[in-house]
Formats: sequence, structure tokens, C-alpha cells
Amino acid sequence: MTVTQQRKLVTEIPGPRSVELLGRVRRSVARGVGITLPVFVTEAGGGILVDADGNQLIDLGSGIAVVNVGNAAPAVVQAVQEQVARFTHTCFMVTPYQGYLEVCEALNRITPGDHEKRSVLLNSGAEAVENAVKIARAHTKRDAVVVFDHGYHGRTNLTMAMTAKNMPYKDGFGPFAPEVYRVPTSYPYRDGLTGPAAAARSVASIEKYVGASNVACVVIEPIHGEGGFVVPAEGFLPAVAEWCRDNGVVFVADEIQTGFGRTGDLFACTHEGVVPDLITLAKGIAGGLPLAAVTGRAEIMDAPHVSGLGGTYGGNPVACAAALGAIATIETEDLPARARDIGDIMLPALRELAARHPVIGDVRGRGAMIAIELVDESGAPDAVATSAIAKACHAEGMVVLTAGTDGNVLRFLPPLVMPPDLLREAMGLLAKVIDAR
Ligand code: PLZ
Repeated sequence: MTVTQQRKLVTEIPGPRSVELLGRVRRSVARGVGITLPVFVTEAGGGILVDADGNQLIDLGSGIAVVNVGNAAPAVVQAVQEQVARFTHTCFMVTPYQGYLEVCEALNRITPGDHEKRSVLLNSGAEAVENAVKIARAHTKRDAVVVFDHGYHGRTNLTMAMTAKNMPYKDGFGPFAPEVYRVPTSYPYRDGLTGPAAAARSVASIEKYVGASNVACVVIEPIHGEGGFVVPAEGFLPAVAEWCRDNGVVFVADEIQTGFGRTGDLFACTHEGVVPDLITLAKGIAGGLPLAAVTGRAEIMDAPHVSGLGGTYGGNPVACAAALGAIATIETEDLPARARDIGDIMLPALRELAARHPVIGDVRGRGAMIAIELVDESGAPDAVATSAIAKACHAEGMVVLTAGTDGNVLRFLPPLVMPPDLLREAMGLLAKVIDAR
């Protein structure tokens, strides 16, 4: 690792060089592309991002849960360099190559369940979700797609319809794809329901408003990501999965954010022993290169006709090489265990902070997917406090992200290779920021 694992501030955040570059962004990049923290990164590794002014920031975002193996992870770099020098693209659908095959074999092996599986490779999370729906529709010959409050599935037309939150994802971009139905989820902090009670409520909604026999698939994140790191009450996911099984509905776990060791297991479904029919994957799959996948039961995956699935770049050879490097790293370095260690450091620190500050209404998450939900004196979501705390953290030299349908969740997604000392320092800085309010 060439990047020293130390936070270092040599200018204000953002520094003059970044400010200058941001001026150029304003003149060249479409306004619709928002930026959370405008420091321009020049190098990154482990738990540190280095910016154009020479500042070193603690990375608690991992590029939105992507670089689980760390930035420029050695096995990823080596695999990419070797592959890029051999060939960069042929299109697997035209003339295939082994990397695509090996990634599919790896995904079939490591995803939950020991049934026979197949995989298809794509470019982005949204594209994976789109394809999961295509596959489920081809298999069931039904139309309806069921999604949940606080769900996030992407920014393409179908996945915008599947995403719950209007601003900033959907506003003015309709009309949206039809036959998408939203039902209540399990949100223990807000609804106080047990898992089975919340599942009964969701199922009642589906049966009343959609009709079981019309439903092709239920698509759910095992922990809602963009929606605020909402961990469902125990028993919710298994009950929903069981209802799907009983009604011939394809149960799709969107593990795009929760996957690849993030929650302390390779996949979040495993915490409750849920085996999805299909699983959508992206983000952590390839150490930062664009790759996504749908993996699932062979008989469902094989429903679409030959040439019904694909795309020019899906499973690009360089991205596949990166994925093989990333997956090998996750397995050989037991990164799920590192995620559990991260949770063991963060959760007690955050709970101690919550005990002193009523603005922290809830501390939740699993492994290295941890969040705090911020509320005002009446218990209502406090987006203003959330964004102020995030900004203050940025000024201290750490990258934190917000989330939540109400914008009142501060979320933490450190690379799983984050050095523990750096993580403790980050928790200390957060305490300093909140104590100073
Ligand atoms: N499903 C569960 O978390 C992507 C979105 C960032 P893409 N989440 C980050 C933003 O503001 O665009 C995500 C996800 C879940 C699907 C997606 C979509 O993945 O690779 O961004 O298309």
C-alpha cells in the first residue's frame, strides 16, 4: 500500500486546487451530477483518500460501498494490468473469453444456496435490477413487480419506478414504467412492529392491491441502503421469502449495496438464512471497476430465450479480471470478518454518543454498514442537523455520506480494509463534531 494510513489536513477542505477544479466542473459537467464533497482525488488506498491539495481524508464512504477491498487493492491492480495488456474487449456475445465464465462460476459458488445456478454479467446495478425483472417476467409470465417503502434500485426508467424517493432521483423524469407496486417495509425504529407482523402487513398490501397471481417478483434490499440503512426486524425477510415461495413469485434480493462482505457475511440474506431465487450484484463485485450481475436458480435464469439477455459491455474482460481479484481478496483475507470487527468498533462508540445526544435517535446497521438516524426534540427527522454534521465531518477530513428518505441518516461505509486506529480516530472526530453543536 503506497498511501500512508494517516489523516492529514494541509489546507481547508476543499483546498484551493480542488476549488479551482470545481470551478471548471461547473462550466463543463452537467448540473444534474451532484457532488457530496468536492475534493479532487489523486490517489487512494486502505482507508485514505489523497486530494489534489495534498490532504489525506479518512474514507467512510468507499465510493458508495464499492471499494470493499480498498482502493487500488493489489490483487485487483495486478489482474487489471495483466488483462488490459492482453485485450480490452471483444464482446462476450460475439467471441467469448474465460474471465466472464470464471466470474459466473465464482458468483454461482459464493451466493446463498447450494442449488444449481446461472449468472449474467452487466455494467451497473440498475442494469442488473432491470435484468432480474426481465428474467422473473420471462419465467413467471406475469407482469407485476413489488417493491418497498424506502427502497432504492437505480436511476433508469424501470428502476426509477422501483425507487421510492422522489427527490433527487425521479422528480420531473416521468412517466415511469408501469406495473410497479410499492408496499410497506419493516422499519423497527419507526413502526415498532415485529418482523412477522411487518411481513403480514406487506403481504396483505400485495394481496389486496396487486393479487398474488399477478406478481412476477418481489424485489427487496435485505438492508435498505439509500433509504437509510433500515435493517428489517428479525423474521421479516424470511416471512416475505416464504410467501413468495408459496405463491410462485420470484424473490429477488437486491444485494448491490449489502453484498461482498459489507455486512459481515458475504451476503446480507445469510444473516437470516434467506436463500433468494435471484440476487442482484454490483458495487463491491470488482473493486471499483464497473461490473454487475444477476445470479440465481438455473430454471429461472434460463427462462429468457437465447439472445434475450446481453449488452455490448456486460462482463467486460478488464472488469471481470478485477472481479476475480476482488473476490479472491475478499475470500483469502476474510473481509467479512473485518466487516464484523468494524461494526464492533463503531456500534459501541456510536451508542455511547447517542446516550449523550438525543439528536441521535437510532444507531443501527450490520458489519461495516452502519448508520445513525438524527431527530429533533419531537422525534421528527432532522435533515438540517444531518447535513450540518456531515459538512463538519468533511471539514475535519473524513468522508461521510447521508441517506434516508427524509435525508436524516448519516451512514458509514468504510473499506473493509480500514485500519482500526483510523476508524477509532474517525469515531473520535464524529464525537467532537456532535459535542461541539
Ligand atoms: N440497488 C441497493 O444501492 C446504487 C446510488 C448512488 P448503480 N446505490 C448508489 C446514486 O445516487 O446514484 C444501488 C443500490 C441498490 C441498485 C443500485 C443502482 O446501482 O450501479 O448505481 O446503477
